[in-house]
Amino acid sequence: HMAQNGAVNVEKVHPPEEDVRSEREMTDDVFDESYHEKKGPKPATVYVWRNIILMSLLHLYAVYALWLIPSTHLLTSLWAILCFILSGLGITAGAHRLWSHRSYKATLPLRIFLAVINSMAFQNDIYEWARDHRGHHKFSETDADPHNATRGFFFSHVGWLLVRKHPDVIEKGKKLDLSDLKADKVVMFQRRFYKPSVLIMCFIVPSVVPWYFWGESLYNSFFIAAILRYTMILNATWLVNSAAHMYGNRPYDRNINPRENHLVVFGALGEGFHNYHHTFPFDYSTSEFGLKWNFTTAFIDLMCYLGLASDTKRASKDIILARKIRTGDGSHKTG
Ligand code: ST9
Ligand code: ZN
Ligand code: ZN
Repeated sequence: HMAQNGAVNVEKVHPPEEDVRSEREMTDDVFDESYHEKKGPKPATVYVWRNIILMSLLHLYAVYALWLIPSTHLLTSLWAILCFILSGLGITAGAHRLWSHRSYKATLPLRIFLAVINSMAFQNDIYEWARDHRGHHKFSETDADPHNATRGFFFSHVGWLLVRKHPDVIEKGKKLDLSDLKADKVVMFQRRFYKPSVLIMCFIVPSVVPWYFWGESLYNSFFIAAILRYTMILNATWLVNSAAHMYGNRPYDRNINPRENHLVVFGALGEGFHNYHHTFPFDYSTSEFGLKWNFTTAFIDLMCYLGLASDTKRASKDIILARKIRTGDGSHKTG
């Protein structure tokens, strides 16, 4: 966004030419070069002990749950995997690609389904998740990024959920355009009934199904399909914020930290092509390679085929190639 004379336009950092979303759609996930961190000492870190204790207990119980697996019904483990995939899609296809980035459109029945499985993932309600996530892209790796990866692996992984937010996260976050989320009745309904929806979808349903249908003990199914599965989906998601901001190539933009991390791609249902994703946040596939290793893209394509989704946005091959040549690290062959 350099003007003719080389001055940076700070009025409005509008989406680059590459963005295929129209002006009317949300574009507040585009990196804002006009924001600068405040000078002077950083505010002190304030621990939230309640979160530290609960997160520690959750992880201890998840380790304990591993010991129960050999003595449970095989179907219970398969059910836990299904719950992992469903709650994962509630994050990737729902909170992330639909609600944070508006990279495709979804009909009411699909939005309801995505909101229900989003509650199964228990990662804050969709509104809060998408607000924090737009801030993460717009102010990436600064004080206003909720999980600023320059504060280290642990902070961007889980530490940010255990301390008070940096004041700039809230100050800049309040200025984000969230009008599309406020106008979405499904998002606001899920926000209003978030606690009961989590109780039902994240804990009760995963525990009761194995008990009712194949006589598993409630104790076992609670530990495996609720506690262990929830802990795994949290860590799979958090690895995008930690590992995929530290380890991997940068074929699209060598000037930013997010990277292409193939281990994360696998665990996170296609969400580890993170250098690509920060470069082209509007792309519904979060990857140059479409369906390849991308379970979430396959799911969205299936929804389009069923008539439940439409308007999938993609970056064109030409634009991707031009961008690789201009700012890539050379790890992809371009010539
Ligand atoms: C969880 C979320 O795990 C994980 C998100 C990961 C994102 C990943 C992204 C990667 C890409 C996608 C890949 C997906 C891959 C998936 C793979 C699946 C297979 N803007 O929050 P408070 C306001 S959650 C504007 O209390 P504190 C707020 O509205 C896990 N405003 O801040 C409020 O105002 P008011 C479970 C903001 O006190 C006020 O500020 N959940 C913003 O600093 C205070 O808000 C937890 O563990 C903003 N950005 O506390 C709960 N933020 O009073 C964790 C805040 O007017 N959260 N505001 O309403 C908490 O306990 C607290 O938020 C805190 C901070 C302690 C962390
Ligand atoms: Zn994103
Ligand atoms: Zn990121």
